[in-house]
Formats: sequence, structure tokens, C-alpha cells
Amino acid sequence: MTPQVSAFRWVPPFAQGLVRDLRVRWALHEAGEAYSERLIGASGQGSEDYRRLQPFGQVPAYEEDGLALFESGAIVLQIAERTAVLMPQDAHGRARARTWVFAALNTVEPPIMFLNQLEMMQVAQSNEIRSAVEAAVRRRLANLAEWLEGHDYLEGSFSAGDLLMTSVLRILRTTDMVEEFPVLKDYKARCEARAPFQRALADQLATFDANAPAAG
Ligand SMILES: N[C@@H](CCC(=O)N[C@@H](CS)C(=O)NCC(=O)O)C(=O)O
Repeated sequence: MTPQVSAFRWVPPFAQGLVRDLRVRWALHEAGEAYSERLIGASGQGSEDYRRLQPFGQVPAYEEDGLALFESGAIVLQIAERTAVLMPQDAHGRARARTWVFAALNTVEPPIMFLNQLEMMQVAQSNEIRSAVEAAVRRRLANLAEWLEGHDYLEGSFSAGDLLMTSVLRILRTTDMVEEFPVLKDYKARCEARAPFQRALADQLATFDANAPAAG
């Protein structure tokens, strides 16, 4: 069975290019695998049927050969296990790549998402809270920049860890925080320049274009 990835039929421009099915699409393009989409809208997202695939009604959910998965990190790892492009062949290298997957999602993404949520909230924000969250993000970025200094990728070659780390850094696109660290700016640009990323992004944006609500 061709893998199937769930994706939103359409989201407003501020979220386009960031919805997490992009991570799965990117992994599939890196692996050279074709896939189909299962498009959902706001009502489909909350349906019992969909929640059997993704218990929280979120995107992405994923199906292949009778296996249903959710959580972008778990799905990327599943795909990565079958391609050397995303996962080194040696046991230690594989363990290191998995470590970076967790670092991206469990250490770097949380403060970035906290900041992202603050930006989305329409309520008045205390400057003190925002400054504290920005400082937390900068601490992570500074450590990451230090690690990457003089290296193209987190380990010797591109892996699932880089795919997810780049995806996480992209969430900061409404700020200049990545650009404050030239090493990170170059790293993100290097990963985004990969043809599989560009194809994945084009796929997601094409779906939104095709399903854009009629103007007016
Ligand atoms: N930890 C989950 C998060 C998934 C997630 O937050 N998906 C967003 C789209 S990028 C979503 O579906 N949001 C709607 C919601 O949470 O109801 C993953 O990485 O797959």
C-alpha cells in the first residue's frame, strides 16, 4: 500500500508551510517513496473515525501496510528506518540520529512552541513572560549553534534528526531569532535547499492552493 498522510485541506497563510504533515512528506521524499494524502477539514478532524487514527484529532496521521501511526516524530522515524538517507547504517550512528530526533522535539521545540502560542494568543501579554520565553528559546538556539559550529549537520551526514530540527527552527519564521545565529541560519538554509524538502513544501502548498476558500 502506498503510504497515506493526513493533511489539512486548507489553513490560513500564517500556518502554510508549517503544518506538521510537511515533516512526513519531507521524509517520504527523502526516501523516494510515493504517498497519497488523506485531506481533512475542521469537521473531519474531530470525527470519531479520524480520532481512531490520531487520538487527538491532529495532523499528521499516517498509514502504511495496515500500520497506523501518529506523532510526526514517530512517523519520520518509521520512514527513516528504511532509508540510509535519513538513518545511518551503523548501530551507534542510528542511536545518535534518534537522539537528535528527541532533542529536536523534546528539548528545542517546547520553548519555541511556547513562544509560538504566545504569538497566537489574542490576549494581552505580559512583557515579562514574553522576555522569559524568548530568553529560553535563545538559550536553546545558542547551544545548538555552538554544537553546529564548523559542521554541516548535527552528526556526520544529514539524518532524520536534521529533518526534524530544521522543521522546528522553521516555526520561528515570524521572528529573527534564527537569523541572530548565522550558524543556524546557514544550517536551516542548507537543509531547506534539499530537493526533497522543496518537493514536500510544494506538495503541501499545492494542496492549500487547490482547496483555498473562494474569496469574498
Ligand atoms: N506532537 C504532534 C503535534 C501535532 C500538531 O500539533 N498538529 C497540528 C498541526 S501542525 C494540529 O493538528 N493542530 C490542531 C489541533 O491540535 O487540534 C506531532 O508532532 O505530530
